[in-house]
Amino acid sequence: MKIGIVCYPTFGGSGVVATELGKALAANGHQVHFITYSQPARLDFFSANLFYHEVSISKYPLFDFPPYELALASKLVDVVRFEQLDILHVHYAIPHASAAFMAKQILATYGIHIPVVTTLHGTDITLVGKDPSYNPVVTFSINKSDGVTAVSNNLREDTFAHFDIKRDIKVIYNFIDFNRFHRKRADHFKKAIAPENERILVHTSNFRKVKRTQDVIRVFHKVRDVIPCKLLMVGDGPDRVYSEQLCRELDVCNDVRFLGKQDAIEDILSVSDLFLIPSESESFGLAALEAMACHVPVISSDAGGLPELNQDGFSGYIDPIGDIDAMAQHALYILSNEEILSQFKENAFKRAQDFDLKYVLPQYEAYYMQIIDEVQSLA
Ligand code: GMT
Repeated sequence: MKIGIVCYPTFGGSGVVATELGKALAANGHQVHFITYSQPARLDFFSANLFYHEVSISKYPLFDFPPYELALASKLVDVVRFEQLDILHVHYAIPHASAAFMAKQILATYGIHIPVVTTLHGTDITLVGKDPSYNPVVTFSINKSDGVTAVSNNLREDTFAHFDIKRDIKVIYNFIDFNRFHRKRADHFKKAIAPENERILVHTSNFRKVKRTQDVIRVFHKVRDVIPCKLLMVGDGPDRVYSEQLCRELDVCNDVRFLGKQDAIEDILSVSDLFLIPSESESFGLAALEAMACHVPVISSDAGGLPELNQDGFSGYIDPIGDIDAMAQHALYILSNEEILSQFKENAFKRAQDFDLKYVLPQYEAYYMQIIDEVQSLA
């Protein structure tokens, strides 16, 4: 197939899923065309089957807000026509699904009926999409997509609950590529972070409000009162400053390292003993899956799709959003005993295997074929 992929080219979960999916499709013999405003962060190598088309946005002085959606729609028309794409797959509804709808209408005037699949990732529904300023457009463009997927059952249900959706939504979970994410030996790094062999807790996110990064610090503070440990905070965003401030107030700065944005996240996970994800909203929790693939058990909140990934008492524990005491107690249970920790690490890895790319890639391929057939039969 010739597949066009539209996504945010940043480090965010939706961009990561889109880019990893595109790379896997290309490795499986499909021709994949990324159409974005800059090179996706993880698209950092050459492959004969991978193409990148940059959407350039006119900076005419009249525009306080350059119309990216129009530039994207025009680029989609151009790429679909001249590369003769079979299908467009847009990740994150806003504004990709409505730009794809516009491109589809324009292409129809050339006699081209391009199938469009939209993948809902989370905040496009749970946060931004629900906002009245976007809701009608999100509803319309979901209903007008030829195929729609969501990354968890919870996100699917949430979409039906908050939008007037007249079509089915298929759940295709986030996935993990074990070629990249596996536990590596990283003794030097471990020694540098935890010279006295302290336990290492880790959190990775974009430090937005929904991630509740201060809960991570509070849980760590309670755990550190009982056992020697270190905390790695990976990523950056608006709430980082508040988390740093809380570290000072709780006097834990010497044991907390803010590492900022990191590419080689698997190296950091490889030295870690426990992953904390206390989010107040999380459609799936790709960051937790990456940790589990590296044998790191997870203490998560019960938000969104997290319980579809983390298995309570097996790959880690699930506690109510904001329940710092429960999270700390469960963390201590896992970390205090070597045998229990080893068992949870093994279980986390086992659970991650259910989301292996090799199971999820064929689901996307089959879905594309189904949607292409449906659109062709209507044309
Ligand atoms: O986590 C974020 O805030 C980034 C966000 C995104 O859209 O880039 O991630 C969302 O999509 C990921 C991939 O499908 C999911 O694993 C994350 O759970 C989801 N984040 C939220 O729902 C908050």
